[in-house]
Amino acid sequence: MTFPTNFWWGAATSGPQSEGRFKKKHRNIFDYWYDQSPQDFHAQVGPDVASNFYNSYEEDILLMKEIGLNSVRTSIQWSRLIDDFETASVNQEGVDFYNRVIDCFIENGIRPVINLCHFDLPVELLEKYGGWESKYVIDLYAKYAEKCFELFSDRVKDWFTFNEPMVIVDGGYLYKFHYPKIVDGKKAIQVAYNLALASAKAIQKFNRMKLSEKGCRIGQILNLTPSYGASSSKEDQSAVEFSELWCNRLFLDSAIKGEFPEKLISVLRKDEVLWESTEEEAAIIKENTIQVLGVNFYHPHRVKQPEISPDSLTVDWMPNRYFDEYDMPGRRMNVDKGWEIYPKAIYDIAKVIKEEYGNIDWFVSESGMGVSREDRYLNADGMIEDNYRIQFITEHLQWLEKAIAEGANCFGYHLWTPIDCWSWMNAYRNRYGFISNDIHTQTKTIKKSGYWFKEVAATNGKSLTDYQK
Ligand code: BGP
Repeated sequence: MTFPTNFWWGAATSGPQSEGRFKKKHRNIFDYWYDQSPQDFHAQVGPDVASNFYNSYEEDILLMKEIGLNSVRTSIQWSRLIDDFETASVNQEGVDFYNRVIDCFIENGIRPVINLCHFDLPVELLEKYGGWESKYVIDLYAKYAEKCFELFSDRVKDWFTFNEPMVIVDGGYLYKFHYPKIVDGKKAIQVAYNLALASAKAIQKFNRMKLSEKGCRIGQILNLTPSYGASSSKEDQSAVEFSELWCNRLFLDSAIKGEFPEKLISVLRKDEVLWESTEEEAAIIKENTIQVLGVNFYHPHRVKQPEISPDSLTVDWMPNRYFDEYDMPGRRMNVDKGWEIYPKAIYDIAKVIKEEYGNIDWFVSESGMGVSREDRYLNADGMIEDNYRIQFITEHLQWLEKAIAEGANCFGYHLWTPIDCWSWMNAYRNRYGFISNDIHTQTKTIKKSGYWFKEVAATNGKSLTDYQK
């Protein structure tokens, strides 16, 4: 297998999931939620320590270097960097920390890729202004983004405005798996729009600072879940169409084309739930599109026609009035996380990006397999033999390589995650890393997949062919 030169062989984490809450003045929504209801989190483990990256970033980055990663994504926590949200004045300890982390990555030959928001809204902005429902919060976010560019763009060249904005919508405003755990379709739609606008306003700041001339680029990271219908019937295919519009194209179109899909707008208008927007905002979204796309791909979305026709519904608006989940018989599952494994979808995503989104430069910004009780796979030397992860990555890279050979502009593959990290409600139940973490002692040990990936990176993917033999 051949991959382009300078391919990113790396991994991704986030500030709130790795750093721990050490020396943070403000709380993000997860810090707050855990303080209120620790019982909501697996084994009552919260984000207080996470994987201790705040204290052990030097050792952790050395381990990442040891497994051959040439690029790593993490995120800046708004609630750590900023002292006063209205003025975006900084917390100096936060600035010092991120400076040290960025420098340490670079000194170790690892390209730091920085995301500005990984679900971790400062809780004060939710309490005072209603969080992402508020357009004022969008402007505060843009100020924070500008501050990050000022502080770090001399060394950070790859910027992302949001990780998985759709998860903020789904988790916080529809299906109650993230704070503020509201169920309200109309609010969810406004939040989706506001996040698209917030991303464009951050990019506007980036553009005004002319950072492209300094070799920087900016994008968004989207979780794409290609939709496949239970059958080719008209009804199932119309479920596919809406699932695509809502789950994938809402953010793809706004980020890349600078406008929302017409068909989606007409459905939301017919249902009387369309967002509130202005012409001035439309111009900002149109003029400040992304230059690079991150694709988080974990699982496909299998759908079928909804049991009840959308027209007969009187309940509040939910997107799944237009599709039902389809539990396809015989599908291959990662039972621990409950997600289907379907590597070919990465090829299908590449095709859509190439044919319908101008073949924009993109990379796989997250891919991975969360497995519980990985100590089941410890060998006599104390190393986790995660052959399933090696198999999983290999299959995804095979499809990716085929897509690249056919012209996809994909420039990298990042596993979720370098070192086992804290995960929202699941805490440390499912492990994703190349490197394990004993959360009681914070002892970090490279897994078999870490050594294996080192070889993949060193040979720019050629060793994958041997592995298959
Ligand atoms: C993505 C998030 C990550 C990470 C990952 C694994 O949606 O961007 O933050 O959490 O999923 O999922 P989980 O942690 O729920 O197992």
